Amino acid sequence: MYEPKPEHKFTFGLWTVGNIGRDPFGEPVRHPLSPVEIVHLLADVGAYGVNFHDNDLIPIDATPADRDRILREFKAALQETGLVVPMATTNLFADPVFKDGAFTSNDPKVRAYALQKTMRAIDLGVECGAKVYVFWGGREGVESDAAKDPQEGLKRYREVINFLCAYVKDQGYDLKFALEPKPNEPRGDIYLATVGHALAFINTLDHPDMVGLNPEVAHETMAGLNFLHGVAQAWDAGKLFHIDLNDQVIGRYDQDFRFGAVNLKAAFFLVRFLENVGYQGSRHFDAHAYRTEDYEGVKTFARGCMRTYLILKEKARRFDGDAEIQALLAEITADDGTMAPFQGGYSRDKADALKAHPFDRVALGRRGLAYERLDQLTNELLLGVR
Ligand code: GCO
Ligand code: MN
Ligand code: MN
Ligand code: MN
Repeated sequence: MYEPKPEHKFTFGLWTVGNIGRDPFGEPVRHPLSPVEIVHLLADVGAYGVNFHDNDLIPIDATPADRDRILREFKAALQETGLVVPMATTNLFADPVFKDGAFTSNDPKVRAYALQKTMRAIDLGVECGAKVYVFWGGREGVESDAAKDPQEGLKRYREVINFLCAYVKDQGYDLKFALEPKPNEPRGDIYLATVGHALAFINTLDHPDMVGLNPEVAHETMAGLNFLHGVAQAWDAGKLFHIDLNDQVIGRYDQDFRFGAVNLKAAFFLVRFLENVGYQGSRHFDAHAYRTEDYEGVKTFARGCMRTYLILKEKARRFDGDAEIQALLAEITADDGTMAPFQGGYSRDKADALKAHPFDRVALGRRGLAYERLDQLTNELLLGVR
């Protein structure tokens, strides 16, 4: 039980289990693994897929001969292990050239270089089988609003996404884009800070149908928001193309903890939502092991992400089958049908009838809703005593 299988669509980035534990205060604590080694590590723990930034696979200064060899070896490892590459993305943040952003840099040469790098990275991703292409604008923003007009930043972003949508169509690629919002870090402030910002932005694009979201637990949490609500809104808009699962304490630095490490109850309601609505995309763990770990610890971390997801999926099944919980929910949402004439779309008769209807406001307001009981039952279910 709780063994990861391909149908669970659990994926990790090369940069996640390959994270060497460098932080702003300290040197790496783990030696780097090659992409081939990472593929084997992921196969070992039972993952379904592996995602990458262009430069996780091919170093930014690789020669064409290096590129061919690395790609050949990587593809052979995929073949050998059965792992797939459902998603790819561009590193538009590590190199000094991107210190003021990529698509939104003030320097038109940097913007053009970023566009060139992204087209090449899209080619690479598609060659490896990617169907989703992520845009995380880590450096797209400012430390000081004196430096850049935020509306100008958005216009530059829009122009590039429009260009790249047209590029993908022109190449005949079967590829969708997923924007990944984040409020800050590494920039002081990043454009398209939350799921809500990104959803609104998509509607201003030339090909909104091609562009959706890649929401991340940690990012909405850093913004102090309820991640599930953002995910639900993205789903409702038909825009949940991908998801980055990890965990994060509100108000702290960008922690990228193991899925479920901080807020198990939030993780539970998230898993329940994804499973119940029938989300078909990757369950991507964009997280990394604590800096205290060696590669055994990294495997424990990766297995932990998947195992917690599967345990919570089982808990969701129990929640939905728990007679007492379901009876409470039925009571809370009970409908005696008397409001039916006022529900649904507008008509003038309906509006007139509703305006004339006498309500017992005081009685309605007096009703207790038993949410305390419901939440306690949820806790007890999660704690394993029911
Ligand atoms: C972060 C981001 C990144 C992106 C990755 C893929 O906080 O660093 O979550 O890990 O997800 O660049 O686009
Ligand atoms: Mn992140
Ligand atoms: Mn991060
Ligand atoms: Mn992410």
